[in-house]
Amino acid sequence: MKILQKKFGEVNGHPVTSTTLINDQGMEVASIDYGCIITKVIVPDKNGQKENVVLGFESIDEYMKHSPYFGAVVGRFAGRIKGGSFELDGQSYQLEKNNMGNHLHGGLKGFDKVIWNSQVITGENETSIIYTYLSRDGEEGYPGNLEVNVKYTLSNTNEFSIFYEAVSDKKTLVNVTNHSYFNLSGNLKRDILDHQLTLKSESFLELDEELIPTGEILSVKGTPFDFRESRNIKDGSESGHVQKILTGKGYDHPFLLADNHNQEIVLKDSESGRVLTIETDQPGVVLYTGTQLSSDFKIRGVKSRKYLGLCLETQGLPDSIHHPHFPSSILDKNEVFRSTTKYIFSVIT
Ligand code: G6D
Repeated sequence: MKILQKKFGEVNGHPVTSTTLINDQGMEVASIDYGCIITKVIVPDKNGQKENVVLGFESIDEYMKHSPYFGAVVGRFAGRIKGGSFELDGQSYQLEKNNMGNHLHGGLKGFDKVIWNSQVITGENETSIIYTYLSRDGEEGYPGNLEVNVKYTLSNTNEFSIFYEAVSDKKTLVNVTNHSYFNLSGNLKRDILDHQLTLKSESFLELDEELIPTGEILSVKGTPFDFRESRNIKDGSESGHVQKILTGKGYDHPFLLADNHNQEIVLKDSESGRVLTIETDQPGVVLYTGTQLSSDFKIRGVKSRKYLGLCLETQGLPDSIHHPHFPSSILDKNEVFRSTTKYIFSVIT
């Protein structure tokens, strides 16, 4: 196992460090202190060709100018909160309204846009970097001083895991995720429409025109949202389903996950042979197929475009504070939030 570190750039005069975790198989995961952004994940294809499988940039400026959360840890609350307002114990709170009059992904300066402290830990069979941040009481309108730890660990068996931990001195909301855009073709050779997805979910959330959950939980049966058996992303994107039209023919929906987390999410690219298996203890996952990616910038020389990458944002459910029948994202005072998501990379020959 190896760890490489170098200066990646500066944000408002503050240096930003890039850390690359490398295992004995040659898999690499690079991340930076700014937003805990994962900038590269290098894994082999079926012929052993090692290529990058996430959307990311080589400079801080590009992230600040163009990035729709590429690789970032998103929080305090991932997803949307209607009107950006909520009540806790009779106290009303107003968050930043940064998306169509609603709150999205922690606001104007969420976890993706702050500099985290970091420390590295090397081991014989795994190596880690731990990012820490103190989100002050009132930051983006949230109550409570929230201490957050995010631990990235790479093992010698090509398993990358993210462990999240948070504790607050006041009751607050916490729903954190990682917003990496995956593209298993390698170095963005193709888009993700021919990727095959298996998602062991029986139901998904109906969205309104502002992409806010209506509260209705819909069955996937007989719809383009049924990924219980492996299917191409393209199948769904050509569907006329009203919920697909709403999201520009792509996917941008939260799915409810079952309690059995064993190999519940599997993404495959037949041409490269790469397989990504995701296992999480979170109750939901948002499948977002990069439907809103604009084409006015390049990503390591490849013109950005719709469907160039897809996100599988394991998390609680968006707008859960307004839907008591959803799993709760309320964190009590001094209660410890803990969650783990594993990304296991392999190949099919
Ligand atoms: C759009 O609706 C989508 C979100 O789900 C996504 O996270 C964001 O773009 C990057 O707002």
